[in-house]
Amino acid sequence: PPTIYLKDYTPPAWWIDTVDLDFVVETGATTVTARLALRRNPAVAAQPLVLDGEDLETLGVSVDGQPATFVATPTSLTLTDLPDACTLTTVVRIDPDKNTRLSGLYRSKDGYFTQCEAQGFRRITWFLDRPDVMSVYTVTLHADKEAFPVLLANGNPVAAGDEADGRHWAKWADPFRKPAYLFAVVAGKLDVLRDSFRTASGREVQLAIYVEPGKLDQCPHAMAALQKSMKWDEERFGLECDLDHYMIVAVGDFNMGAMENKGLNIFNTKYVLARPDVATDVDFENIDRVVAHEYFHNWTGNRVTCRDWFQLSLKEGLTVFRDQEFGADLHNRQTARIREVRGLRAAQFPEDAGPMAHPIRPASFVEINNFYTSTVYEKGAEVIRMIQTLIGRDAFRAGMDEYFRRHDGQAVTCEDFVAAMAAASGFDFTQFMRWYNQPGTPKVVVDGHYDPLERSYTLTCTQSNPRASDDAPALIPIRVALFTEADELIAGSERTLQLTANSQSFVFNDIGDEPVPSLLRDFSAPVNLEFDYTPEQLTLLLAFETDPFNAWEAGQRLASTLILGAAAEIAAGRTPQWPDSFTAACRRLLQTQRERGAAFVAEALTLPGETTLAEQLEIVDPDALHAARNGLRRHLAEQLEGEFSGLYAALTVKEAYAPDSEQAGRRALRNLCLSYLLELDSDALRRLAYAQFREADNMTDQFAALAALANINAAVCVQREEALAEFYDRWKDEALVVDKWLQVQSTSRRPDTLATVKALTQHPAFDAGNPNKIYALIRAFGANLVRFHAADGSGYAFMAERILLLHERNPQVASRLARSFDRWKKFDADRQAHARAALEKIRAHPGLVRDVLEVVERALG
Ligand code: HT7
Ligand code: ZN
Repeated sequence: PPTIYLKDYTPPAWWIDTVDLDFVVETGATTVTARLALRRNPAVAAQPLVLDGEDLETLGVSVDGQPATFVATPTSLTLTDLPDACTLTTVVRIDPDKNTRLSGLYRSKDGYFTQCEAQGFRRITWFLDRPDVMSVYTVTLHADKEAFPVLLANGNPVAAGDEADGRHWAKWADPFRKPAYLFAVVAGKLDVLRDSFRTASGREVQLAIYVEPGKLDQCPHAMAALQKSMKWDEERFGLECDLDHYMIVAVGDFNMGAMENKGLNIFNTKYVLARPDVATDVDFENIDRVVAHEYFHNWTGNRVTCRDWFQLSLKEGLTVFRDQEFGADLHNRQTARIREVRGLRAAQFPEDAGPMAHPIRPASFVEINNFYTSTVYEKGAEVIRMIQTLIGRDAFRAGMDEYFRRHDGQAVTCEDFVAAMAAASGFDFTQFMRWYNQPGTPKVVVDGHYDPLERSYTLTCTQSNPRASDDAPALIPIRVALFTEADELIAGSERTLQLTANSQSFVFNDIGDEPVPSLLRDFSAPVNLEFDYTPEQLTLLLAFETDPFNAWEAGQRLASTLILGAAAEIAAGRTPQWPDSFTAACRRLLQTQRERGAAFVAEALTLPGETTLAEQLEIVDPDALHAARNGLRRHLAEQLEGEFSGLYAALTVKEAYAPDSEQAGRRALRNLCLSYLLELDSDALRRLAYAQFREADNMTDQFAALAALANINAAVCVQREEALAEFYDRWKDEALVVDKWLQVQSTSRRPDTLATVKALTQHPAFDAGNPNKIYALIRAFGANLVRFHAADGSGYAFMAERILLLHERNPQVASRLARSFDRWKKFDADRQAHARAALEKIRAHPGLVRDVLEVVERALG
């Protein structure tokens, strides 16, 4: 398949000013008539009109009402000798009932839905399916009235009526110009929750959330999240909703999380539906974030969109940054930042070190769907955050204002965004642009030197990035503060260093004694920072650093060193020893949970994940790493059993359930105590977990107990078996809860996990066409480091088999499964041989879809 390059971008030869679409939805086929008002782009040399299409059956093509001559291939429709302006009418037949890719128009249980980003609109009609072609749309839908009473499209309802044979129609008009990827229609049988929002300038926006019949009681949280997002964007960025109608439609079959179609968002049910008994605290918070994310796209993505798909991070990095800030304001800023970095290290750092590494603005791709990545989204958000750190919050806000002043209604590039920031702040971003163009996580090695005679302290920072194409330095903002050995922050020592050279020294004057530096506070840049800390210094920072992120970071450094050391001991056949100082530091954390906050303490006592730890090793022995991490957990459980039991009892939430950060923090710490206690695996503790499972009045506590039991590795554990069986029995009709049931088994530590996963693929709970089920059972197994990377290669063979079963049915989801192999070269020779065999088997498969081929070729590369 061809590679597409950013450097080859050329503007479109034609504009499409207006689009009038007519959908006749019938069982077995939908007929789409499109009337496009075409105009040559005078800025480009005259060229034929070449429209994109995929899986379309063409029934007619006419120009200005006359049948036209055209040349069609399966993916293009070419018309030559057109007048400079004309109306092109095409009629196509599509078959959404057979569209298993979930791109374009497709069938799900309750009706027909669309997904057009990135290139799904071409699966609906012939079009210039590129984001720099923006048009005004009107849409008419016709369908059976009883089966599909709800007919929706972007914009405002214009007219509706009945037709013969029990059918009806509805017409919608969207006043805003938009690229085709933001187009959406829905025809379904759905319930609706309605509300409204009054904007700062006094306009009333009608809000509606459409869901599967019977699920209205799971919508209020999403509605409240939408209203809070609208208010927050007015207050923080002065951005008001421009629409009269803002609709969210939830669908159970969806490849990703949600989609920001103009005025008609389509969401995975996972990010809409919530009720305390079926959704966890984390689910509630994710809904807040995703609802906000899609709403924020209305300005960052829709009003100002991307010139081409290489600029994806222009809208995604910026919008993730905005939803992170919203989440931090709504919940708990400290733990939000910790979780962001934990996620970045678990997913983006490995991506940036592996075969799919790419800059936040890739220079080329084979399949754009493969580039909706943690790098474009999460690292992209870190890059935006660095801009704010460098110029300050007020200048950042002025830069946003300038961006909209310059580019409202346009399709633009990342340079345009940064230029607006530069204009508003006067900051020179020339060197900073490297973040957009280079892959890899920079390493920054810091050395501290204290000169008692000069009373000065010098930090020397040296950066490197072996994944970059050259040795030129990046501009890295490093927030620092200095602490005395007596645990006090040295007044005036808080600074943001700008590392601009490969190696650079920064001097702090008037420092009385050798200080302890706290580096990269609040994670001010997405880098790996090394400093030769002593355990005592880290223990001090964990206890006294006033920046909660870096306090947490100190604990993670301590734990990583211990676990990696223990893994080496275990691999060499020795028993690891654990220092008392770490246990004492953990005890102090538990004792100070009131002052430091339960949510923070829960984060601080969560050991770094195996995937994150693995990145710090040349060659990973997953069994030794797993044994080491669990060994430390067990050691802490043994040493701190009294504290864990005491807090478990003390932290019971007595008020009625609310998914607020205070209660959620207490539940998180209490459930962490339970999970540590279960490392001791006594019958009494099994009964304690089972009792929590049975008695919980909310999913957070019920699921935490189930997860702790699911890890128990005993041939017989009645409580485990019963909890799993009861959970399924109780929740089998709640699809999202069934996903949890699948995932808790696919992520279990138990050695028989692969056998369980295989058996579950045959269970009625599994649906091999539903992305949520595939992610919960198969992809989650691929992230289970110790079980997926089993020494006999069984995990790899299983994954290869599932990818080949899925690739034609749903290329995007199959390709996401293929990413499980990304880090195969970090394992020993035997494992590598098994992984290579699995990858080669996939690559050799006749007719392999290009989505998977790109990932597998890069992995084998
Ligand atoms: N902008 C949305 C991306 C998206 C998507 C992309 C490819 C295939 C399916 C998809 N569904 C949604 C999501 C977002 O970032 O808001
Ligand atoms: Zn987005």
